[in-house]
Amino acid sequence: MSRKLIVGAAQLGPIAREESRQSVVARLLEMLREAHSHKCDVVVFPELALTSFFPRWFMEDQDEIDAYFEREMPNPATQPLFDEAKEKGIGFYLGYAELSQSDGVTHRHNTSILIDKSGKLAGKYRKIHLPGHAEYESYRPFQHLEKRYFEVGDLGFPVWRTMDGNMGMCICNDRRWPETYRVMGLQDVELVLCGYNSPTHNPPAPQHDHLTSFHNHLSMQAGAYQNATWVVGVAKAGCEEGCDLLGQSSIIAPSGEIVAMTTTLEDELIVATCDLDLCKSYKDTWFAFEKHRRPEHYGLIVERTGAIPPEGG
Ligand code: CDV
Repeated sequence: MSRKLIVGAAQLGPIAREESRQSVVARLLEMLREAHSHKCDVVVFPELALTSFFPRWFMEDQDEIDAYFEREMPNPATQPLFDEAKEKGIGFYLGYAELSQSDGVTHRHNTSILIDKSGKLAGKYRKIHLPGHAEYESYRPFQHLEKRYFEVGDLGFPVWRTMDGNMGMCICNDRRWPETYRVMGLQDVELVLCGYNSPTHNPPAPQHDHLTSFHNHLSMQAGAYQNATWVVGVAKAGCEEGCDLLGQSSIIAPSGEIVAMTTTLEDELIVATCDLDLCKSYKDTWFAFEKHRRPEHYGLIVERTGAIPPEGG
């Protein structure tokens, strides 16, 4: 049986601070319909895809902050997306700010969900590598307050067996970390889905700004090749409320090659046929972990929570 999945990467252009959820969902629906015309099985939308990237603003009023969060998913604003995707038989990845309650405590996470082709929730991921800072920093032309508004994700990096493949998710800054891919690679991942909002200017290290695009692709291409997996990275792009965001959303093969990339900074869909069996030719040869990987010789016992030096070390 063919394990070729037609994947759409649905890049978003800027979302204005005042733009309503309904208006954004109408944009997502337009790309979903275009994806359907290309026979897509699954569509990937960006990180925090329902609002402007609000961590760029310092806010103290909790009601103002919470207005950017979703208390349930789907909700009345997003229901049309869920309904139409189900009706068309398309799975999707959606990033949003999640407000949840457990044992009477409120939690806020930068979250993504994977909905399968029948409209069922296949997986949920909460961002682990939260970049930025928690307090106002006056030297910055814009803030990056993810550490203020979100808790670190508590769901790990699981891999879900869904839509005929092994699927994993991560969000934006996660894609720069080798362990993101490796934890999923050790679970035999075949398709990693990632949405991002990446400013082209990084105030703490402007000397790296000219490498923004290179580092974006370097991380994802290396993650794909070294773990024998497809990677789909999808931007919110363009000049959003005065902040320039990187585009270059890409679909990357297990060879590390980019097979499709956006060319604008606007709403733009790219499509590629991802043969999940291509992963096997790398997983069975160069990266046959059981034959060649030797963690017991690395000089460290690496656990999910960090590195423990060997006894006497
Ligand atoms: N949304 C992000 O996680 N953005 C970071 C920025 C702060 C550099 C990124 O890694 O792209």
